[in-house]
Amino acid sequence: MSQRKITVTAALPYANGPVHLGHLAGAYLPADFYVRWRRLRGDDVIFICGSDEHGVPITIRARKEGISPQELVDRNHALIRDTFDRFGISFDHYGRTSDPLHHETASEMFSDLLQKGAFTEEVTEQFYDEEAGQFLADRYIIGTCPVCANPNAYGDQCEKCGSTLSPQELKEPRSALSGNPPVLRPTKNWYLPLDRLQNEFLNQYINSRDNWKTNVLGQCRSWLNEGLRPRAMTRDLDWGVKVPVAGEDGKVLYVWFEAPIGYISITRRLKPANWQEYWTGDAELIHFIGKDNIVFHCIIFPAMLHLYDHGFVVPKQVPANEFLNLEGDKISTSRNWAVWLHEYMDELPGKEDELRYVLGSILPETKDSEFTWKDWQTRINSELVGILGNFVNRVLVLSGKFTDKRVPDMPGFAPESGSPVAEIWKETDQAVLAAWREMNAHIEAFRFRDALAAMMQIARLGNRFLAATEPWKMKDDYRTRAWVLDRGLQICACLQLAAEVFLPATAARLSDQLNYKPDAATRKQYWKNGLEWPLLPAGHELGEAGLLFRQVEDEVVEQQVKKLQSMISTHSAEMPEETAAAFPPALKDTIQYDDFAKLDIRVVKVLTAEAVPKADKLLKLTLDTGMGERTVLSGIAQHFKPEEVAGKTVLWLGNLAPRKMRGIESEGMILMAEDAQGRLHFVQPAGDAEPGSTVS
Ligand code: B3M
Ligand code: ZN
Repeated sequence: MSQRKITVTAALPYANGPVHLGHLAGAYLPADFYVRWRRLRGDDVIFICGSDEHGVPITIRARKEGISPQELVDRNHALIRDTFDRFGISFDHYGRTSDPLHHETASEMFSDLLQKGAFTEEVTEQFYDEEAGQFLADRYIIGTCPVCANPNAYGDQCEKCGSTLSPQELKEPRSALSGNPPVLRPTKNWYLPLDRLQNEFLNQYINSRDNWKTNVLGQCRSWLNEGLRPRAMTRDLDWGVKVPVAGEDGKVLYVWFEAPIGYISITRRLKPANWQEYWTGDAELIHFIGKDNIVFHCIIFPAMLHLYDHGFVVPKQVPANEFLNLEGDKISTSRNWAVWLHEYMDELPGKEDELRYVLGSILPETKDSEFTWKDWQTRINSELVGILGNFVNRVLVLSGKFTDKRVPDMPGFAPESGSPVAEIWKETDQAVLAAWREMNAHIEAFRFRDALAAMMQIARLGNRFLAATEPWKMKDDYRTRAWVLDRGLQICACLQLAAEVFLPATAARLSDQLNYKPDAATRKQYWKNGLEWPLLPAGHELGEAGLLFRQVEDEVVEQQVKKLQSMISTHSAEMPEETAAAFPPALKDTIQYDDFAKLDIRVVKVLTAEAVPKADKLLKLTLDTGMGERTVLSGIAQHFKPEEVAGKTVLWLGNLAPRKMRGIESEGMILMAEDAQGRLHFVQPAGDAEPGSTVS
């Protein structure tokens, strides 16, 4: 009989922007721990992910940047894929929903369901922009909030008072595309009858999930208690998977209908010959997601698979996490209150495992948790450096000194039973084996924080063992000293095995330092049946000792906190906004002339403009200010090529406090005008004003 297949998925990230630490802590990091562990146990597991490239946020973002949705998703797909790769998230395949194979898979499933009569058809009145010639998604309708009178509320939500709205509730609605008042037009869409499916399938399905996490079950039950309603599975939109029905142009599949099918289409890409085996029979399906995706994975997708009725398995586990907060506040991409993973890796190269460890230790598994840079530093310095790194280094350095860089070979030797050394080892031995078993059990139950703590506990036990036996003081008793170091080395090897789940780069370094390369059968044995000493055979030659981790200095923390605080107030062109701004925006609060008089705005000429390496939004400009040259970093790289900027006479805010980005000091800022489409325009004096001319 062939081995049971395991399909592990992590939520498909929206390709409307890069990923941040909240995404990692929500889904990708725990999923990666879990998958690495199952691989080590010899399971036949695949790890599936990819970019979610459809949906309204993507069209809005693309419009704002003045590029096509395809250009936007191409750029973000490459960035997200490469970032995950550099961070060591070990997907077996990272696909994308713009893949024709995905379109085909999603269309097939929709057509099949349609043919079975699984959908209901409904005609409803939706807002339509006659000038733009298209129906308007809720986000594309702007009007006055019925609750707080904010003139720029969206059709689904007022960002000022937080009310959830429907477009019909807005007063004086207008289209974000043309600015015109939209008209209501009838349109047909297909609905998934979740109300019917609740009784037919979902109540029973959810109620039998007794080993699901309480946060997940809680959310599912509250959806069911409220009573499910039919939900539209198609939209009047032109970006997405076309509705496969003749004569129904201008309609696409609802992004939450087709995106989960992405898990299937990406499996097809990975395993063209036998992908079905990972989705049918006794296959296990496990979805790692954040809490905002629970209803889609636990209710809608299982309902779809149930109706589809092609023998597909439904999710066995959905170990969803809660949210990660950042420095005392919610992570917000529109306010740029986030730590972006690609920036972390550019700025802190070689510290991937440090981030894996810290995030792994604070995963929001049962409730929201918080990342702070100070805590990041503390955990690195006191745990990774102070406990794990310190233990391994001490054992290896002492072995270099006292055991000829080898695992001692002393057949038959053991310290006298009942002696302090023998007793201390007895306790340590039991505690290490117990910690290993617990670590294993925690991973199996999706408790990765506890599992990581158990790994650190093994290093702590090793340290205590050394401190209690003090082998460096055993001058005359060189055999007992060697025996103690042998035990220390075995614990190091055990840490190497554990690090393969959580800290892949560290595991590789440990493997080199110990010269320990266990084969697949050995690993499988230890992970399935428990450890068995010795891991390193007598006489085994060790590698070179080295530092596993380095102390993080206070300046690094200060820099990161400062950056976070400065980014939040930076030029709007540098901020990823996922919503179309209302246009024109309302006037800001009134200021006095004195406030204005503080601004020193000058005419300058751009002498040179160049791209800034690894900063896809920034151009570095040198300016002739009439009083010498100045350097400015401007967040306009996605709007202009360097050669379009050089030579321009523009306006410059000269007395803005300098700010360092990417190691370059930016002196002041160039003024730009932003239009309804989010395009930028230079603000230029008419005629030929000299550089240095003042503006007031
Ligand atoms: N793209 C939403 C999100 O990133 C969505 C997940 C799709 S999983 C099929 O939160
Ligand atoms: Zn409001």
